[in-house]
Amino acid sequence: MSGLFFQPELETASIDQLRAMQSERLKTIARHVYTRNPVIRAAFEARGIGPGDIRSVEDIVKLPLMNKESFRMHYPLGMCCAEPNALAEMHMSSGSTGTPVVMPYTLDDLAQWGECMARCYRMAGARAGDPTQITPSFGLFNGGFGMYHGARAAGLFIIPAGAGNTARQIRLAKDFDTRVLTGVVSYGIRIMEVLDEMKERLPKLEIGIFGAEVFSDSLKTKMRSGLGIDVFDIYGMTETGGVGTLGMDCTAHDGIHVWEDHYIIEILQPKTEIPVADGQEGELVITSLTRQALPVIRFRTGDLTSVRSRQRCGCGRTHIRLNPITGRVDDMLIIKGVNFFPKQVEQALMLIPGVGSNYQIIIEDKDGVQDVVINVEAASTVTGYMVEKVLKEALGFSPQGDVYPIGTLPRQEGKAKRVFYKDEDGTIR
Ligand code: DLL
Repeated sequence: MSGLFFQPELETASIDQLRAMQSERLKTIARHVYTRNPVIRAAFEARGIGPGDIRSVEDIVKLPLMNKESFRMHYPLGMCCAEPNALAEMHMSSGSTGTPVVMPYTLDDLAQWGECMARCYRMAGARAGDPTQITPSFGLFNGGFGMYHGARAAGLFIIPAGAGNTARQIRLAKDFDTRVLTGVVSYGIRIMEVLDEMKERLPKLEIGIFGAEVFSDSLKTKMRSGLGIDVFDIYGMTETGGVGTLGMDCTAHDGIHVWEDHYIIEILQPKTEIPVADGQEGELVITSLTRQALPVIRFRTGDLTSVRSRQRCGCGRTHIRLNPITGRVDDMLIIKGVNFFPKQVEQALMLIPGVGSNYQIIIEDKDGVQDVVINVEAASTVTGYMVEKVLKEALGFSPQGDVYPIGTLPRQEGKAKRVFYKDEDGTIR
C-alpha cells in the first residue's frame, strides 16, 4: 500500500467484500426509494418489480432506469425520498433545456459527500492542515461546497476563494502558501496562463484537482508541466451528490477510482441499454447506495467512458477504475459524415507547440451542409495551416483553422463552452 488514505480499510477492502457490501446496500436502498417516493414506486411497478426482487447486486438489471428528464419532470422535489424537514442543503444544475436538476441533501448525505471528497483529497496526497484553495463558485453549482465539505472532513486549511478574479487567486495562493488547488479544468488553465503573463510562479503549489469538464491526457500533461504540480481528474455530478462523489484518479494516474461502497456502476450501449464489455466505451449508469434524500437508481449519466480495470491498483485501492470521460452521448458531432467528439479536437490541438488552451469549435450551416471552423489561441509561430494539418490527421477531414493571440477568444466563468453554432446572420450562440 502506498500513498495516503482517508479510510484505508474501506478503500482497500477486498473485491469480494465490496460486492457483498453492494448487495446488502442495494437491497436496502431499493426498499428505501420504493417506500418513500411514489414516482419511483410507480417506475418499479411499471417494470413489474418490488424491493423483494432485489436480492443481490446482479439483480440491478431488473430496476428501472432514470435520466435527467426524470428529475426535470418532477421539479423541484418530486423525486425526494426524505421528509422536507429532514433536508439540510440543496444544489442545482441548469443544463441545456432550462429546467434545472435539483439535488436535496440530508445531514447524513452531506457527511457522505464529505467522506467521498475527503478520500479524493487524501488520494491526491493532501495532509491535514494543507492550505487548499477552492476556486469553483459557492452557490447552487455543487463544485465550491463539495470541495469545502470534503476539505472539512479531511482537516485541510480551507481558502474558500470562490470563482473568478485570477490575479487575486494568485495573490491568495502566494500569501497563504496554497499546496492544493481545486477547480474546473478551464479555470486551472486560466490560472496557468495568467501566471505566465504575470511571470509569476507558485512554488508551494503541489497538487491540482480539476474536473467538471472533459479533461484530455494532453491537457493534463500540459498543466503538469506548466504548473510544475501533480494533476488529478475529479469526477462527480449533481445527480450523484456532487463533485468527488464518484471518485478521482490516484497518483498512479491509471484510471478514475469510483467509490464502489457508495455507488454501483454499469456501462451500457446507449441505444440498446445492453452492458458493454470491459474496455469498450458506453454510457455510464450510476446507482447510489448510501444517500438518503435522493439516491439515484440506474441513472443514465449521458457520460461516455469504459472500464479500465477491476484489479487492485498500484496504490492499493480495489475500487474499479474507469477511463477518463471522453464526452457525452449527446455531444458527438457529425460533420460531413464524420463522427467526432470535442475532446478529439482538443487532443489534436495540444500536439502543436505554441498552441494555448482556449479554443472554439464553431458549427455553421453552409447551403444546408454543416461545416466546422476551429478557432484557437496560439503563439505567433503557429499558423492556420499547421492547425488544419493536425486536425485532418486526427479527424479524417479538414476543418478550417483560425489562429488568435493568447487571451483574445471569449471565456466563460465556470465550465468552458467549446461548441458554438453560427446562425445565417453571423450570430454565434
Ligand atoms: O460538474 C461536478 C464537478 C464539479 C466535478 C467540480 C468536478 C469538479 P454538474 O454541474 O452536475 O457537476 O455536471 C456534471 O459534468 O455528467 C460530466 O458530463 C461533466 N464532468 C464532471 N466531471 C468531469 C470530469 C459537476 N472529471 C457533468 N471529466 C458530468 C469529464 C466531467 N466530465
